[in-house]
Amino acid sequence: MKTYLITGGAGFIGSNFIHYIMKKYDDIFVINLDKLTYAGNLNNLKDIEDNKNYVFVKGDITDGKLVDSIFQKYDIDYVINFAAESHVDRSIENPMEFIRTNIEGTFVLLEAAKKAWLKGEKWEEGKKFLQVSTDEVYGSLGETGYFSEFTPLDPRSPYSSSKASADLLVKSYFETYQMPINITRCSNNYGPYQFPEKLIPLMINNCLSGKDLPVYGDGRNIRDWIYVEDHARAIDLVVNKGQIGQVYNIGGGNERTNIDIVKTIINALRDLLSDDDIRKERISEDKIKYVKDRKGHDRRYAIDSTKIKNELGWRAMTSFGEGIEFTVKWYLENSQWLDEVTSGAYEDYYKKMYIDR
Ligand code: NAD
Ligand code: TDX
Repeated sequence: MKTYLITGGAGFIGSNFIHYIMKKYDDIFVINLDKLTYAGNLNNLKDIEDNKNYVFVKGDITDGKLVDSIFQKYDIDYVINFAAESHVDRSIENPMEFIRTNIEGTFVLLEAAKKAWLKGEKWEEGKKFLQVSTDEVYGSLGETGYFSEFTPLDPRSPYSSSKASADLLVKSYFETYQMPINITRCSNNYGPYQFPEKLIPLMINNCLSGKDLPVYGDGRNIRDWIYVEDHARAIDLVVNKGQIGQVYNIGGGNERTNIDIVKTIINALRDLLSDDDIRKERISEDKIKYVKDRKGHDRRYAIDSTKIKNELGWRAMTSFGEGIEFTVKWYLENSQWLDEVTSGAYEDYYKKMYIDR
């Protein structure tokens, strides 16, 4: 029976990961520690809230007392740190929370795990701290090349710099104290429960509500898209089988320009909506508007996933066609979820970022 402390489990990837492991294992116990920021949503976990192997704790990962008390109450085996401020545009506007949560929060978790797991000179058996990181720590690529685990860190936004800082802290706990850690660096995720500030759900929501489709710069920036469940499967493999101290890159092998993504969403929605649905005729490429570019906009990300493929037998199993169809359907079938997260504060965010921009 493994006990997991999952931080940020009410967010997009964290909630998908909790669904994945709760379905896969019935001999685990999960503690989900989440501050419930704008990005955290307990509706993402409605179906498991009464599960006896799951408990939710509302709290901040920078709160050392609270984190220590969780380690005292439960015999934690795995810490999987998803909690973060995760949106690049917000980090450009207001970096402070990124420094606090992403750097200080990771430090607090490392210290608490060290206090609980290090007995004299020896680490307790079977423990692991997994830091969920991102390909953005490697910076930006030109037209060719891939990020490998040996690519030097070269983060370029406050978000990616805060994630790189956290990665270095985690690495230092391995090098200095031999703490059992892994770091995973994944490419752009998409799928159910993603907050509509990120490209794919924002475009789906804007199509459905008849808004313009704001494409930054020339729309030719490239991201490598991975379906969120493929990421969850990779994290599960790394936490259970990854070599201690190692970094694993995780990529979808699916590079697309942003403009291609937007057009794919338009087509997927038009295919799925019936002809008598009044939203359908509003969804067209005429709605695409090229807007002012993101500051310091990274041009291209591409991941070399050879290491995780060879060492752990992982590969992305969901084709982009399948993944995007499933995702678009999910947003159509969960319009209440979308309505709830796009009311109130979201409207102010949208106005500030897109209307007053
Ligand atoms: P998200 O923004 O959807 O969710 C973040 C979660 O963390 C939310 O539930 C939020 O309430 C919680 N949180 C924020 N600050 C907290 C704090 N101080 N204490 C406790 N909880 C806090 O993010 P996501 O897209 O699910 O990303 C999860 C992790 O994966 C992040 O660490 C991110 O850097 C990393 N990552 C994301 C992607 C991607 O494409 N989304 C790709 C690679 C890596
Ligand atoms: O309205 C938009 N228009 C647009 O052209 C938005 C929101 C984005 N974009 C562009 C910017 C990027 O080139 O689309 C691309 C993807 O943007 P985001 O969805 O904001 O993702 P990105 O900046 O690539 O970062 C994501 O992937 C790595 C996640 O948000 C990070 O948490 C993760 O670490």
